Amino acid sequence: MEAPCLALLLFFGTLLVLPQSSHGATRYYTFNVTLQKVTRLCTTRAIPTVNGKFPGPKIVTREGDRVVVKVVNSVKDNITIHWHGVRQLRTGWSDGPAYVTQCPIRTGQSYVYNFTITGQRGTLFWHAHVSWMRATLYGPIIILPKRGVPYPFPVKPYKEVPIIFGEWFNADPEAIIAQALKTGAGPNISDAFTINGLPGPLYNCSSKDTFKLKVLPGKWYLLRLINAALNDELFFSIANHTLTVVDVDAAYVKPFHTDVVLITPGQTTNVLLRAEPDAGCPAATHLMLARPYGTGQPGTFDNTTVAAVLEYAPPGHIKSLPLFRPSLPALNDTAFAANYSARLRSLATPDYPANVPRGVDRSFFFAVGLGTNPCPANQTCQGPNGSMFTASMNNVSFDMPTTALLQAHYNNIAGVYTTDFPVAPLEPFNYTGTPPNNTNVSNGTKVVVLQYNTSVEVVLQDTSILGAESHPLHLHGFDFFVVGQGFGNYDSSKDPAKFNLVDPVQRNTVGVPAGGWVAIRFFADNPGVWFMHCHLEVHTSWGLKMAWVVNDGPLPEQKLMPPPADLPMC
Ligand SMILES: *[C@@H]1O[C@H](CO)[C@@H](O)[C@H](O)[C@H]1NC(C)=O
Ligand SMILES: *[C@@H]1O[C@H](CO)[C@@H](O)[C@H](O)[C@H]1NC(C)=O
Ligand SMILES: *[C@@H]1O[C@H](CO)[C@@H](O)[C@H](O)[C@H]1NC(C)=O
Ligand SMILES: *[C@@H]1O[C@H](CO)[C@@H](O)[C@H](O)[C@H]1NC(C)=O
Ligand SMILES: *[C@@H]1O[C@H](CO)[C@@H](O)[C@H](O)[C@H]1NC(C)=O
Ligand SMILES: *[C@@H]1O[C@H](CO)[C@@H](O)[C@H](O)[C@H]1NC(C)=O
Ligand SMILES: *[C@@H]1O[C@H](CO)[C@@H](O)[C@H](O)[C@H]1NC(C)=O
Ligand SMILES: *[C@@H]1O[C@H](CO)[C@@H](O)[C@H](O)[C@H]1NC(C)=O
Ligand SMILES: *[C@@H]1O[C@H](CO)[C@@H](O)[C@H](O)[C@H]1NC(C)=O
Ligand SMILES: *[C@@H]1O[C@H](CO)[C@@H](O)[C@H](O)[C@H]1NC(C)=O
Ligand SMILES: *[C@@H]1O[C@H](CO)[C@@H](O)[C@H](O)[C@H]1NC(C)=O
Ligand SMILES: *[C@@H]1O[C@H](CO)[C@@H](O)[C@H](O)[C@H]1NC(C)=O
Ligand SMILES: [Cu+2]
Repeated sequence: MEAPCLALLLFFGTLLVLPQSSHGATRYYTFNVTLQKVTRLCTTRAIPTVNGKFPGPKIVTREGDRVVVKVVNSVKDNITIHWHGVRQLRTGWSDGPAYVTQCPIRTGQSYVYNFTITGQRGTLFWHAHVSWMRATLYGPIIILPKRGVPYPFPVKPYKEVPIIFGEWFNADPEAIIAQALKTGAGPNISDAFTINGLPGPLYNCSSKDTFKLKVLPGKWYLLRLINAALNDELFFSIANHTLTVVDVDAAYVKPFHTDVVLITPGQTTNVLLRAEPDAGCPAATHLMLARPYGTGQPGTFDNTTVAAVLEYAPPGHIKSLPLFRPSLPALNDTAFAANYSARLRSLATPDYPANVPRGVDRSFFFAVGLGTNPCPANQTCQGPNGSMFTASMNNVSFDMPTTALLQAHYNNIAGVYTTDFPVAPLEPFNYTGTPPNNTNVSNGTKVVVLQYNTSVEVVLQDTSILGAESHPLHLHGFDFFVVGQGFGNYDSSKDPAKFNLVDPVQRNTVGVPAGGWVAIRFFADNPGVWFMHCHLEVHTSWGLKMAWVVNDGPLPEQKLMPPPADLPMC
């Protein structure tokens, strides 16, 4: 029983190759966006891909490197690419959200994104940032530590493996969101979740499309988890294996053990996995499963389960092996979500300090949730009570401009946005109690203007309008610290006393608890225009988004760079 495992270990033991580069290198990539025929669940679609790959190519870089990506648009749709979580210090022109930092790259055009990776290490990802194009246009960004700097982990990983979650639609996602915005109904849900592009054996007509991770007994693996799904937070677990969380959103955390990881769209999580010295020998097959943490009404989200396989067996023996399945929390296990989030802490060591704003210059209270728009005259709508679904922050549903906000800001173009985004709801109510009778929202292209280096606190408060729901809020251009969270209405007289200003987790996307609130802080030390939005794409489409305008500071290195010559025009 022992012998085959030992043989395997010796055979694979020499295959470790980690990417190498010098510090401060420039990494060049070309992303040609083209259609590629892909078949999943017995359905063939010509999907937009980068360089024909699905999921898209990995960007492998080191902290301190420059990344230069020439994106060529060879499809009929407008394209932009966002480097999700990359700080883009002074390079807002390379951030990517359409009509926020740039106009789209049109068919036949190209644009060069050019930025450095500063003070970040771990996993991020890139994805399209216009309409629902990111459904198929996404891929990992691997950020290795500076050359010669080790990971601060208790063990050295033998191998590193990206695990990227996605969502597969048998229909064209662009047609799905267009239809929903027209009828006012919730959009059709996806047909499967995927792991590295593959739905796995629990779906019909899919067992050949299964991601398999072959492991060697006793070795440590670093799994780089990325949730690139459009609309679903996910629980993830591997049968018979405990995971050690070491990094989220490209910032190290105090390691902790868990059987289940919760990851929202827009978040990344690095976990260490030890291939058991014995459990896998003799060969056994362990399923890795992911399925939603879903707080919406049943039927409004895909509640299926994606499976991949962790296998110790030599190839060819799989059918006869015992198969173990992990158990996952219930779809609506909000208590699990709260406990899991509370365990995340910054490493906060001298090498990796947590630079938490202790004082607050400007504080904001944003109520986030759904709402309704009346049905246009002479039309029938399929939203709540014949209305249209919408979503808002402080009751403002964001209208996308037709000129990019950053261009308007930089060139002082009037009339593109207004600077009156409310610092708190104009009509306060019991956010987690009985919703107001009138659930209609207002709209506008409203921003908040911040002076350079302002210390900002934002309390994000979920509302129960059309149901309390968890909203993964993503901030561009910054990492923030999650200093507090709770259920019910935030109480500004009691809750701040419980804030963690010592080692709060640092990240770029946080789940606003269903029926609760979360408090974040950051220094506005990056001049530009920075989008903040729900990373459930359906909510963003409905207007759950706003933008911060951060003015230049007085010093040269505190100013936004000039726009590149090839910046696309609207
Ligand atoms: C992009 O891909 C298309 C389709 O394969 C090809 O025709 C075109 O030449 C490519 N463009 C570049 C710049 O590589
Ligand atoms: C990227 O930006 C840097 C800094 O502005 C500049 O020196 C360099 O020429 C740019 N590279 C490309 C390929 O545009
Ligand atoms: C959405 O689902 C409905 C009901 O199954 C179907 O009739 C409609 O064609 C779908 N829409 C799209 C864009 O696929
Ligand atoms: C798979 O196919 C079977 C038989 O056609 C059907 O009964 C079942 O509902 C399908 N399951 C899923 C998840 O589509
Ligand atoms: C693996 O997990 C399964 C189900 O979670 C359990 O029944 C089984 O006993 C476990 N096996 C080992 C070796 O731990
Ligand atoms: C899963 O979703 C389907 C429809 O999409 C619904 O009929 C079913 O009740 C849901 N299951 C659970 C456990 O919510
Ligand atoms: C979770 O879902 C179950 C089954 O649908 C339901 O009985 C329970 O009330 C739900 N719990 C919460 C907190 O919504
Ligand atoms: C709605 O329909 C009525 C009757 O057909 C027509 O008189 C009216 O102009 C229409 N209104 C709009 C806004 O289209
Ligand atoms: C809000 O409503 C909830 C549910 O009805 C209630 O328990 C709570 O006391 C209310 N909170 C406030 C501040 O009124
Ligand atoms: C809201 O609607 C309920 C039920 O229709 C009604 O009893 C109540 O008076 C309304 N409240 C307000 C403030 O209009
Ligand atoms: C925004 O609100 C105005 C009325 O204030 C309305 O006419 C317009 O249709 C709304 N726009 C959107 C995109 O909802
Ligand atoms: C693509 O973007 C341009 C510039 O904003 C816009 O004029 C055009 O309508 C867009 N095309 C599509 C198909 O959305
Ligand atoms: Cu949301």
